[in-house]
Amino acid sequence: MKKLLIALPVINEKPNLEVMIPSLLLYLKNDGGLLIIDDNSNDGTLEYVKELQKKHNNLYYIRNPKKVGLGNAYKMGMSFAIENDYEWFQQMDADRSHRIEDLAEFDKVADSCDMIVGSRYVKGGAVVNWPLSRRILSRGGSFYSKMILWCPVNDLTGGFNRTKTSVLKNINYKDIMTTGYAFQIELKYRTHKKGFRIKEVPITFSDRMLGKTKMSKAIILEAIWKVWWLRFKV
Ligand SMILES: Nc1nc2c(ncn2[C@@H]2O[C@H](COP(=O)(O)OP(=O)(O)O)[C@@H](O)[C@H]2O)c(=O)[nH]1
Ligand SMILES: [Mg+2]
Repeated sequence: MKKLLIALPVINEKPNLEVMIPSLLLYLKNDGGLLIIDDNSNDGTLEYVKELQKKHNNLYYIRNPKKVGLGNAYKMGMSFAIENDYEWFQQMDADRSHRIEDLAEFDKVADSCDMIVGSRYVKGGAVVNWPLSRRILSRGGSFYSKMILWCPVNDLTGGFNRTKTSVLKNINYKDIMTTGYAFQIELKYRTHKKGFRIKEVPITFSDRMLGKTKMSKAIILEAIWKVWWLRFKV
């Protein structure tokens, strides 16, 4: 079994990928794989990744002919990790908001849990450069869902997480119904409900310097009302 698959969902993140992919390949050495799940970028991402693939046989690329959304992109990544026999599946934003050096925090606790949540809201965690509106939304959203779901995770909305593929199978990841931020909440809630061991490790999240956010009002609204749906249906 191979150790770790890191999956980066992207839409037009080429300038960020030019920094992230080489550093992630260094971090992984030959012990893991890196998968880019691209919803039809038109900024040269395809050509850039194809060129790098000539040199790195642990770099993989899935291209969707149209936007499938964040949750569906991650489900494709999860299926890939399971089919290719990886032990762990790592989610990470491709816009450099998640730091490669923080992956070491995940490595430290991997022997003692089934899911590792990169957390802005535990001791040692931090958010930098984010406008007040985004801070309130993120912190408030995590607190709101924690209260409604009684789920003992402080950073429920975060997207920097590592989960055992055996857990993904057990929680029937394909049945996850939500797609945006709520996808991150539902993944953690399902894992908690099944009694798996979740650990939060501190991370520093910083706002993107390049490119544009794909966040929308619809994604926020989904998270607000679907938390109730999760509470009673999952
Ligand atoms: N494949 C795919 N990637 C997405 C989608 N929406 C967001 N992403 C990626 O998910 C990551 C986080 O999205 P971002 O726009 O930075 O959201 P924010 O950090 O909440 O503002 C980035 O790497 C995006 O490129 C989507 O619909 N499909
Ligand atoms: Mg971002």
